[in-house]
Amino acid sequence: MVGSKGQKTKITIFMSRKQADDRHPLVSIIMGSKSDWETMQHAAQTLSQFGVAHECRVLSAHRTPQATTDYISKAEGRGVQVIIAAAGGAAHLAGVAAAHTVLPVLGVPMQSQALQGLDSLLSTVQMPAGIPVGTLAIGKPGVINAALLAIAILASTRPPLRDKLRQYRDEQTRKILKETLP
Ligand code: RP5
Repeated sequence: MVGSKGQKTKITIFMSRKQADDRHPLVSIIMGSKSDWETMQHAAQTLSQFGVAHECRVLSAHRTPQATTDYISKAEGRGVQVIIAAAGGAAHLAGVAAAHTVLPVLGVPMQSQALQGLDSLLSTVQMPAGIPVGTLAIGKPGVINAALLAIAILASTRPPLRDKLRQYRDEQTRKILKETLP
């Protein structure tokens, strides 16, 4: 930038973490097929509920291998801090993602038609030692928990987010304690 007297001035902009967080997605949600979205939308909804910026993409380990590699390799540089990867069947998307980043990768096995998600679960969870994938439950419960776990990871350095997580738990406690049986 040129200053009022014509000299060149270097401007450094300091952003608070909140301002920085508002600018870019902190969580990336990827899934092997658009057919996974009906289930995966619950991750996006949960993150929105907590005000966590996120982005969602369809990327396949076997149908778009190069695009998947490129996207994951650049995620950390773009400010993404957690990746949620969902796939069904021979579900290697989370493992492939973990191979290309040191960001935490949370894998969600999608319910498959042939084996109801048992194939997806075993494909996602059985990573050999060295490249971890934190694997959640099959289907919607795992999807929601993946989002909550991503939030918990982010909350370790964001006290307001931690407060929201506590409120979320408190609401569940209140709900259960109010239950009555016939
Ligand atoms: C996986 O195959 C996807 O993650 C999806 O769960 C499953 C079926 O994909 P489509 O045949 O519906 O595209 O790669």
